[in-house]
Amino acid sequence: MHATPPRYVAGLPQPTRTLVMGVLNVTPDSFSDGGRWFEPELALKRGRELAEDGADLVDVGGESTRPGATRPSVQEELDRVLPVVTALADEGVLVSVDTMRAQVAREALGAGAVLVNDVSGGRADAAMFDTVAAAGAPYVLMHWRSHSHQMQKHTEYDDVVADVIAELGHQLSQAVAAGIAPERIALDPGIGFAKTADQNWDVLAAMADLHTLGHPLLVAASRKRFLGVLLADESGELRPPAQRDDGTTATSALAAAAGAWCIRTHSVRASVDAVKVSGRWARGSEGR
Ligand code: PMM
Repeated sequence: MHATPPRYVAGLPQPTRTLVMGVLNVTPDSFSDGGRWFEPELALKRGRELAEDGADLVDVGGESTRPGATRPSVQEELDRVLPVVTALADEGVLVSVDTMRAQVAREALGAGAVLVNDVSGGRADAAMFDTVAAAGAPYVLMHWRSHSHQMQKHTEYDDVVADVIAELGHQLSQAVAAGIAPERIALDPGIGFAKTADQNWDVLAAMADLHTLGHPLLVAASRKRFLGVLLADESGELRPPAQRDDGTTATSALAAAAGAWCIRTHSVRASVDAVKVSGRWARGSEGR
């Protein structure tokens, strides 16, 4: 176990606390905010809001990864993402591109994105690692087993924590073999991806084990279904996504306390406060 978890990804600002990535889904169908920011003008306005709320990075995605989602064409994804990436980057916002496609990653980097956030960890597109390596870009490599329409059929593990670590480790070695600099790679256990609600909690409780991989960790729990399950009402009705923000804020504080490099959230302002509190708590009175 690392005494001090790695919290620096080369090519990105050196953080003094856990970073906060704001979610900007330019999609008609994401599970919690689908359709809200689908028009480029609305997406741009939302991106500015996230930055004003204190997001260190704005994560622009054009493909919904909600369970059961169907994929847009490459051209549709490019048309959704590029105008927003270009405009935000031009305004000085640090933009990451949330994509599983090498071509979208390449064009978004060309348009000013500073980070590729690949929920497939290089498994959806054989050209992704080479593309990221050639661009010299920072890269988030997430644990992933299959596309969204069937990911909940892939929740069998011998031991979810050990298996996630082994599968992340395998993709990590492939990424490095393809030429991505190790210091540019952050890892993500993929909360909600091919995992039951309980398995997500197992993974979150094992941040120290995940740190044995030796890379900064990104945690993206925001509004996800496992929070809806935890916070269900007495009749068992899940808490709806839009009412999961307080639970999300708790995950941000706890992830920061467990050494996360970055958390990804829809509710930026609250999570920035949460990671600040968490960081200050850890430092104590600072010797006074
Ligand atoms: N989850 C979603 C989208 N992008 N990126 C990373 N790195 N990790 C995640 O867990 C992740 C992601 C799906 O959630 P959304 O529909 O709220 O964006």
